[in-house]
Amino acid sequence: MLIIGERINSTKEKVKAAIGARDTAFIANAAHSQTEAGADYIDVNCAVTGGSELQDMDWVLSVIQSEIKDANICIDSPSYLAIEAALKAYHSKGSLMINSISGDEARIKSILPLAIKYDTKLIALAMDDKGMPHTAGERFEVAKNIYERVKKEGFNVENLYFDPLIRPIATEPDQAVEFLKSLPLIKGLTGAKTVCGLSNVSFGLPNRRLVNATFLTMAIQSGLDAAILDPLDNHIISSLRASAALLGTDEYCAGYIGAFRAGKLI
Ligand code: THG
Repeated sequence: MLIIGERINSTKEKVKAAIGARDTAFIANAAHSQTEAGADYIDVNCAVTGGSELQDMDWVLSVIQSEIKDANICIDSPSYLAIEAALKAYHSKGSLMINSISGDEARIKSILPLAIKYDTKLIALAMDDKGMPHTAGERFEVAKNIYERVKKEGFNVENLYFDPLIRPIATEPDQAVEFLKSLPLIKGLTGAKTVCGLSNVSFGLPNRRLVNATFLTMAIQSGLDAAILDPLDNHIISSLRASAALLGTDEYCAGYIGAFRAGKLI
């Protein structure tokens, strides 16, 4: 299970302010603490700082790279130019992930060549010009079209992560189930993997962390390969460690026991 740490996201007020003020210590600490907590990738989103996203991206990447040797970065941006800026600013030996393309042809045309040129992993949202799908079958159809499209261009589909997009169960009670059902369908596309941001599922409900953590357990059981989450949230990490131990993917429960010893289990 790949953990993508979500904390460096400019939609969070404190992060937005820290980027605006060029607060090196804040960003370095956010990167360091997430890595320490087990993040495999650090998601970087600078889209809503009010400043120049390109310059912000460049600065955040330089801070992370001086803090962590060979940090793996997940570049999270709606802007092709910001993604390109991040790819150019990255000079470490770690791995890169682009977040994201969708079925939108203009976006595929601009971003896919970058993913191929820089040999990155690539997140593809299971949505297109017609909007966000509702059923598992619709999610699969959109994913399949993207899969064929990027494969035809020569992209290595082993590096493709589909995000079936979770919607809030508070307003659409069938959406967690439709999401979960879509995971094995999408993984039927040879080589393709799955990822998601968890927190949307609990939007509008009390005690969101409980719902997020329970949903993560169910998604792991259904085959989720990666998740964008807060690795400093012990509820989430506890679910993740217990799930891996129960599914036999954590040899001798070493990860679970290690997390317990480190005081990270609730
Ligand atoms: N899929 C993909 N990428 C994504 C998402 C997704 N990137 C962005 C987002 N969703 C995942 N990242 C975050 C980052 C921070 C928070 C939530 C998701 C967060 N949220 C607070 C909360 O939920 O309480 C509110 C914000 C705040 O603290 O101000 O922290 O789904 N591919």
